[in-house]
Amino acid sequence: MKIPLTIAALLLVSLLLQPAAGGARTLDEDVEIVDDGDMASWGYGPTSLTVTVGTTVTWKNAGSQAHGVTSQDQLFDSRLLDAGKSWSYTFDTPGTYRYFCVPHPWMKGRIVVSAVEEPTPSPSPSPTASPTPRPTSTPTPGPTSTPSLPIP
Ligand SMILES: [Cu+2]
Repeated sequence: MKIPLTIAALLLVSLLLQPAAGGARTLDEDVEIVDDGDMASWGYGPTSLTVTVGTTVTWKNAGSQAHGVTSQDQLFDSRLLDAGKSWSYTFDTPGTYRYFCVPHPWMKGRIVVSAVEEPTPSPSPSPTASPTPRPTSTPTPGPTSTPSLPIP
């Protein structure tokens, strides 16, 4: 069966558009605290965030009320953040961290901290050999031949 060229081209393009595995990671993530509309829909966006160890998560209160970020295990507590205020916390230990908003306890979120895979050792730079200077050879003058004049 012959695949039409256009389909083959589309397949190729979709393959090329695949996200590269193990791409660059950022060490900073943001979570927005929102309180639009119905109180029941207030919460954190994203509700669940997966980060790697060492990531600093910044919560920004994008709502109009004062909200907080309080660990259910009392590991961290932002206290009340007024509208527009931000608070950051760096996660140094793998695990799942659940948190909520003290004045609105139905507002819940979760940070999942995963361990960083062993970094691949970067190749140590090979010692650069200093170039040995070439011996400068003084050009040996070629034998100067005295032109032999024809003897009359
Ligand atoms: Cu709240």
